[in-house]
Formats: sequence, structure tokens, C-alpha cells
Amino acid sequence: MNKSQLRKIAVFAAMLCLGQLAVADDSEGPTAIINFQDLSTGFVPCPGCDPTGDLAGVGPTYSSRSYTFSYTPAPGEPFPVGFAVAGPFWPFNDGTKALAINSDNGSATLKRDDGRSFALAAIDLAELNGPSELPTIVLFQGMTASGALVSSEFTLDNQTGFQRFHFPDGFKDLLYVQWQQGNNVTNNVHMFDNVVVVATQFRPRED
Ligand SMILES: [Ca+2]
Ligand SMILES: [Ca+2]
Repeated sequence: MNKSQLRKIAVFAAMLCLGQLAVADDSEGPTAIINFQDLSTGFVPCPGCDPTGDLAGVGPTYSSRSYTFSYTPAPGEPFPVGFAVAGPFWPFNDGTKALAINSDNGSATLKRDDGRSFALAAIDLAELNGPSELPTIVLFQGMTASGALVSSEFTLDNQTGFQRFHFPDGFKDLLYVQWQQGNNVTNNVHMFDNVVVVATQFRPRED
């Protein structure tokens, strides 16, 4: 067993210990999967109804499980549109509810509500408007508590429906993660779901 493997085992053991502490402090545990299922577009399917009606604005922020996604308008965006929820009948969705940055070049920032650091483990990504002649590439950039920048880029399969992407080891001890919607000129637009986050820093019990 080499040093790198030993280091990984040590980190994993430390995370297990942290996890047990967290369960003592936080009834929801350290891991959260943010799935957007509490959102609604108000769309009711019916014969002849246009399923593209199953998309609705959410506003500039969305909060769940003590995390918040914040919308940053595209440069020069005159009337910021915020996030949208794509419902289960959206033609390019596959039966779930997902969030989208609702403007070309708009951005999302994910943070913990208490400002403490977290790890980002995985995210599901899909082409918002289905397959395209353009590639769908999403670049995630984060900053750690020590000021280091981390990034990871995922390329989607250009088929309707979600794929799960796992973040590299460096996506931990993060203060925030940001990513941008496609520009619809060189990069197709995406939506996201099932964001798996792990709280890695905890409030002392006396707080
Ligand atoms: Ca969902
Ligand atoms: Ca896909």
C-alpha cells in the first residue's frame, strides 16, 4: 500500500468520525441530497396541453437543507430572470424536477447558509432543451476555506435525460461553488438535480 492510498484511508476515517459527530449535532446528518422536489410549476398535464408549460420561474435564490443557490445575472442582463424549475413533464426532463439557470450566461453560486465549508460530491446534469448541435459543457469552480481554487468540467452525452457526475477529491472544504449556464452560441444550456453535499465543518455543541 502506497502513501497515497494510506492518506486516502486516513481521510476517509476522519470523515467517518466527523460524520458521527455530525449525527450528534444535526438530526439530518452531514450529507444532503438537494432534489428540488418541493418546487412546483403549477402545470397540470391534460390531453393536448403543451408540456413546455411545465417550466416556471423560481426567483433569484433557492434554499434547501441549509444550503442556498444564488443566481448571478448574465453580464448586461437588464431584467434578471433567476432560476427556473423544470417539472416532470418538461419534454427534455425524465420525470423529476430540476433547477436551471434561466438565462444564457447567468451563473449559480452554491453556499452553506451558515457560511461554513462543505464538500460537493456529485450532481446530475441534463440538456435543458434536449440534444443540440452544440456541446453541453459545465465548468464548476470552487474556493476552499484556505483560498485554493478548484475546478472540474463535465461534458454531457447530448441525449435527453440526466447523467450523474462525481466531483474530484479537491471539492471539499469549500466556501462556495459557482458555475455558468451555456451561452447557446458555443455551449448548450443545462439543468441540474440531486446535488450531493456533505457538511465537513460543524457548529460546536455550545452554539
Ligand atoms: Ca429532482
Ligand atoms: Ca443527457
